[in-house]
Amino acid sequence: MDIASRPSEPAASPQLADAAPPPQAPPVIRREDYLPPAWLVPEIALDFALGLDDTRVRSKLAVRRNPDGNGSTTLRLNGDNLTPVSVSLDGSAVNDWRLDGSDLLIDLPGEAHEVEIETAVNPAANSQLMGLYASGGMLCTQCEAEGFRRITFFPDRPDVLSTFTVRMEGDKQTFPILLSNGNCTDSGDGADGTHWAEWHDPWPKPSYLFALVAGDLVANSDSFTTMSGREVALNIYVRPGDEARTEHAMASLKASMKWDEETFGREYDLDLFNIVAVSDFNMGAMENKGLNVFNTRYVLADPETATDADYDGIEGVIGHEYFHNWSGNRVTCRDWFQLSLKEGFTVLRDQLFSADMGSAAVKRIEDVRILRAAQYPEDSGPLAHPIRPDSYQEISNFYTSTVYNKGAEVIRMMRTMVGEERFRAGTDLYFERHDGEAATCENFVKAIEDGAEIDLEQFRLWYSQAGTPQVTAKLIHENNFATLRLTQTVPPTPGQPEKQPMPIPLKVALFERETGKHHGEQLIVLDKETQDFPFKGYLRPPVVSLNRGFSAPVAIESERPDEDLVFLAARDDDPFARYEAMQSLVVRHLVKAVGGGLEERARDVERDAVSQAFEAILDSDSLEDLMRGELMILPAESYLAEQMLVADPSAIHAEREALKAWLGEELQDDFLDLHDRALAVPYSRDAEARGARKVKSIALQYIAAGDPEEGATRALAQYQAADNMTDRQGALMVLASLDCPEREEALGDFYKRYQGNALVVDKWFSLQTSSFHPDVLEHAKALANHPDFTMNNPNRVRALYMALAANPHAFHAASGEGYRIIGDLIRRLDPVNPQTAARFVPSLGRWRRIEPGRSAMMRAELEKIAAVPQLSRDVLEQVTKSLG
Ligand code: B3K
Ligand code: ZN
Repeated sequence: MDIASRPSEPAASPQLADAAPPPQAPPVIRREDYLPPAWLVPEIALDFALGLDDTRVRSKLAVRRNPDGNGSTTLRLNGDNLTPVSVSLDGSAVNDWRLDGSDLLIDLPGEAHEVEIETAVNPAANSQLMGLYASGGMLCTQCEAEGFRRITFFPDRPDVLSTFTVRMEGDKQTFPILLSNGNCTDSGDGADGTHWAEWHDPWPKPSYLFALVAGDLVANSDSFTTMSGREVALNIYVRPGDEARTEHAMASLKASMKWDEETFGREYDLDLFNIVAVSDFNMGAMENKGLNVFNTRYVLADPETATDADYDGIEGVIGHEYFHNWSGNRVTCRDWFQLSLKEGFTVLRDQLFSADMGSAAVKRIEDVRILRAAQYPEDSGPLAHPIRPDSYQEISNFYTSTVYNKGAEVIRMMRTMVGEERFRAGTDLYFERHDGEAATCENFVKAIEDGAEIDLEQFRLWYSQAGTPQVTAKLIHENNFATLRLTQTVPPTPGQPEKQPMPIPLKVALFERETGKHHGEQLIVLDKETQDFPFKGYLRPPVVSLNRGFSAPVAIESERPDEDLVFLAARDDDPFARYEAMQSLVVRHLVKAVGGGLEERARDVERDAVSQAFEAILDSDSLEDLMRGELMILPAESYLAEQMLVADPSAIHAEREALKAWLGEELQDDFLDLHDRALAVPYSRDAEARGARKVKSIALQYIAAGDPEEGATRALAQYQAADNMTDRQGALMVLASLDCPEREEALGDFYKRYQGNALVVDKWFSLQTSSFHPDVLEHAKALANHPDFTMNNPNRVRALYMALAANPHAFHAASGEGYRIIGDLIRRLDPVNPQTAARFVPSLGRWRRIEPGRSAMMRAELEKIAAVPQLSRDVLEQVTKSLG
């Protein structure tokens, strides 16, 4: 009998709710179909006989019927690409198990049983980097979201929590270090040059948090004493030779542990915390319990090889993974639709941490820049989804900026509405109520509602509605009343044609023109379609500063005159609002210029306004350089494209470059002075020196835009004098876009200098494919044939191709060659690493928002991908939805 269609047979995981699909249509998994597991696995004992190309896994499961399940007698164990070598039940070999697709099913007569299964896997052949795989001679795992099923058969869903005991044995020379979750309970030597170790994790966890690492590694070791006095041993494991580059990661880890105690009252709960850095990794890092696995990119740093941005990235990701120990591990997700429960919350926690470690103002601007560059396009495109999606075909496709970054913004709004203290009462209640559980987003909202004492009924719409709300602001001035009239619309998104108004918390201040002062910031909450907010006591219309601190993730359209924006850019006391005024001024000008709506005279008037605002920023003594640098960055081309219904990428590029050149010429002396001043500041990691490095390379960009020869000379000099990667990369970035002999000289030198250092060679690749050089596509093609290029390393693939896909000048080349390069990459990468391949689809998926000529070519590329037989579920879902 067809097992899957038997009425008594529950889908043990929501992933399996649908019948076998036709080859080109992966089943749709729906949130509303969630069923609790029929069987629980309170304990699992794993025994690994390790080998790079042959690892044997014996898994012993103590299973017991779930009283909250549907009573099915069939145990469904998920598998992916696995063949069982043997299966036994309660100590005796059995043959009456069966496979349903990739899953293994066993009928169980009683309430509790012991199931033992042996599987064999080949880590060296695992190019997907999911499950157990080999990376540079070591073995490591990645199990989130559904990688554990590639190691052994198991109910691979986050609401099945088990206590793990792990034994592993392998060749002592190949695998001198043997690690898993929790604590090492025993170890010893075996026969024939082998050794073994046993690990036990006392905290029950879902299978996605399992980890194993075996290889030739050395540790930077330290310790941390927790607030209750627990001494925790800390180790950061890297390849021999890389130890010296782990100091910043270690400092970041200790700072994270302390910060989480102080800010959220969360204490670490094991005696050991291990981090391992691996060079082949699909994403940034993974929060496995007690054994975080990291992309080397987020561990290794020294001034010679890492930029200031790399240092910040390490601090943020180390914090993020550490914070997951509570928001993710101690309280995990019921199902993958709840991903934002752990990811949105943990992103907010890492944002707050980084803000506390450095400049809060700059960090907030960076957060918003990321949201606008990555999430806004998601929200306005064919792949738009709410932060708690309703359905998916491949869960890996939902590790998105929407779930992560918008998820963080949604939780931040709750915090803004109730204030820090009440928010903390809410999160305390959440952790207390759900510790040890697999929870839902609803559980989180309810805990904040109860703990912080706020009604979040309408606010829940932020979890279910996709799309970036558009808020229109109008100031009406009568007698001595200034009335702010706000209107919101939430645009339709795929599957959600109608939307309801949501509560939008907006921080606002009204400046008097005469004094340049305001009477204090207020929080208003727009929760209807249109609402008037009156402010008394303004004889003249005030200058409105709205959405201060980016209190809500919305797009604001207002009719404020340019002079108001110049006013705010020069003197708003909210740093984000100041940045925003500057951005709005430039965006407004460029959108008009791109649309051809500007006569020459009007263009000059507008450019003067921009220049005036720039001058105020360059001259201001009260600004720190880190902030000055932020204010000098022009809005990204992708963000400009977002402002238009249908965008012409060449026109956007040309106008943005023209403005840069104009500012470079107009304010040349200021930029030269700034560059000279910054060059004189010696290297250190303090805020002043980091600020100097930031404005140094930005000033250089404007100098080169206004006078390419002067730019090339200065850039080469900066490159050659550099004693750190920030300056060197900043100079090389400028040179990479120029058509001049200095370019070849510096690029050649850079490669020779850092050949063999994978992370720096990645920079060398991406500097060239993110450049504005006229031959950028030729360069990209040549780099694809470079001996250092490989499809098997996601960092290298991203360095070459993600940089290109994110570079509108290259990607949107009028010939369509950029689209062909990315389309071809997706087709070739899919059989190797589908998860990484699928990440490239959204760039082509934007075709509806691009002018017709290019749009047709983008669509054609998607169709070519869709025609490939046996596409992965990952790519197929993204391509089908993008073609829509
Ligand atoms: N939780 C992991 C992400 C896993 C992605 C799997 N495709 C890293 C993080 O967000 O911390
Ligand atoms: Zn995370």
